[in-house]
Amino acid sequence: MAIPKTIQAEAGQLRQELNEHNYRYHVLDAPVITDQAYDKLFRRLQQLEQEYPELVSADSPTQRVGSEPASHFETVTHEVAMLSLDNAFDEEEMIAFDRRLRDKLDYQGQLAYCAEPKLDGLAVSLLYEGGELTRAATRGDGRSGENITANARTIASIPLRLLGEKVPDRIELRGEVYMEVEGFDALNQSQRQAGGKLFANPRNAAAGSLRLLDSRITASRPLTFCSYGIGLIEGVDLPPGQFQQMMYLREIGLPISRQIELLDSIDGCLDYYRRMLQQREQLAFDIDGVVFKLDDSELQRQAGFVSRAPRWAIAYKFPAQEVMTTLLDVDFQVGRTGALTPVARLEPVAVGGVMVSNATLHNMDEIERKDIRIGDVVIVRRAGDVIPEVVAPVVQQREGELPRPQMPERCPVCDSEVLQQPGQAAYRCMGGLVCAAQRKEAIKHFASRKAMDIEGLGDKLVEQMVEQGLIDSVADLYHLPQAQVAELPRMAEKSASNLLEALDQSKKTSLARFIYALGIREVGESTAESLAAYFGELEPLMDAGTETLQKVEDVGPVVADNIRHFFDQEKNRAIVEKLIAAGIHWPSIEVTQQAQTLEGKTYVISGTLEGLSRDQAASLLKARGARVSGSVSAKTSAVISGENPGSKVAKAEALGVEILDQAGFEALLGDDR
Ligand code: 9MJ
Repeated sequence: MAIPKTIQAEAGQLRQELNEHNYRYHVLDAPVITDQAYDKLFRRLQQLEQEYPELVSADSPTQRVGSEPASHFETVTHEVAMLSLDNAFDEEEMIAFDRRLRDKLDYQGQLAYCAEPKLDGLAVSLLYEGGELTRAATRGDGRSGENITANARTIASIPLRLLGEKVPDRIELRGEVYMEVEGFDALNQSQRQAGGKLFANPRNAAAGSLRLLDSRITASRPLTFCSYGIGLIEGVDLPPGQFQQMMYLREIGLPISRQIELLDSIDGCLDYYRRMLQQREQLAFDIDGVVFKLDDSELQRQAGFVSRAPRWAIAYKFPAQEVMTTLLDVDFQVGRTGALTPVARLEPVAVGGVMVSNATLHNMDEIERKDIRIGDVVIVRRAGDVIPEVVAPVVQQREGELPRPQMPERCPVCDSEVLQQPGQAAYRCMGGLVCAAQRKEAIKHFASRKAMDIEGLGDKLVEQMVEQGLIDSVADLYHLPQAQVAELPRMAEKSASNLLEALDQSKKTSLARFIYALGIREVGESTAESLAAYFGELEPLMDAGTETLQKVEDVGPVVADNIRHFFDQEKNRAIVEKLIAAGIHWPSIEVTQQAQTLEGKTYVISGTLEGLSRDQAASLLKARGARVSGSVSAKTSAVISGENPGSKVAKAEALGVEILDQAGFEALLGDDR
């Protein structure tokens, strides 16, 4: 069937527009249309191509969905060998690198370098012929790699066709395929849900995804590409410097690093390194250092190569965020609420620039899922300020049968029973305040900055005071004998009197801080604030029933039970009274108790409301005295219906129960929100 001219023209136009929007999105970081508008153009092209299959071309933006699985990857010989990079690990090595280059080139002045972050992914080469992507290959051993064209075509940031006036006849370029951290987390989340294998880090996830024989799966993986070099070019004269060459790549539609900079000297390089080290945690992707390339192409040529690496480039590595070490043992730490957390005792190792000998193992489920054994070589990760964690065991290095960590039956601190509560992952020590660990944690929490903010009362000091029997609970804090405090290790007259002064100062606080400081399970800062705002005073909170408590924003049945349970304990009431008697006080506040405008009414919520979770919507109703139910009956006052409501709305219709949309719901709440 002949394709009408107008259809051909429309398809051509759509393809060009879509390619330009891709370019604006992936390369320029400056999209000019919304995702929805893009999808609309995309679907129109898909529709035309479906009606007229002859319209489909290899460079059509619709052709990124992957194809039938291959049986193996063909081997590809790179036209120009793909190099590796020498490494530097400190400033001295960087300065030596620059000096060697200047000596070799017999160069007097300062050398200029092109700098970019070193992406932690997989090196690939892309071949474009006549502007069209014709081949993609992994680096392999540098001489030859695997033909991964079908997979590369599914990566949205790899253009299928180059753009603009200066497209070369042939170009073979190099770059990195990697995965951003957000995409990696989402991938692992869906792998976890599907019971699939988890990837240890974004690099492994990128490598695994790029080397799949089924490119349809690759298409579903959040891979990204960034160019960093040119292997071969025909039909265009390149500008004479690395930085300008990268700008040229961007001009013809290829993504390059957003952090690329041209620096005028080695000092500029050292400064760039420090800046990137600072920014590292804010970037959307993992980097393991920065790469510096001598900018001048002619000087690059003169400098030449040593074995497989250019003399004119270097990777200045960051301290590793992931290292391997041996898991010596697993201990269990008891938290404020009695929860036992497994902690890895490690052969000390430097990670991210500091020595680490302990790391979290999260919980028993995580240990089991990752199959971590005592004695394993494990990967430990420490990123930024986050607590170091054990990522995975290196199973290949396991020799023989190694023991699995076991949850102890009795608390390692107080020997009370350890139980797993039904429906909860955590195991808890049942000792309560008998348990010194729980007492210590409760006091640390009470003293912490966001609670009573007692300056100078650090974790170590709390531990000493509990161990020496100086304090049993937070109530004892305000009756500390100065002389005994002064006798504690590393304390003296002055520091003891400072501490007592700080304790005195802390007595002037706010009701919200005080409620938070009590350490009621699942009552965080924001819930404490809501409770303070609702009750205004301590006594009504202490005596409130669970129904009343649930009228407070963010308080559901579980938290209400926790609060009720806390104040039902005589011990806790005595502690609170003793604290108040010691002089803790706060300015009284105006209560934001809602007028009970919906007293006696019952509502059912169905579907999703804009800008509100279902729990939040329920809290708002309950705060006004209403009941919120899960099922519709003739007694239901109204059903609140959001987007995609379920069968409840149909049932309401059948029963003649009123149905409110989002606007109706908002009107019901009134404008005092
Ligand atoms: C990475 N991984 O980001 C090079 N690289 O240059 C950058 N790798 C490289 N350049 C020559 N930015 C060989 C490897």
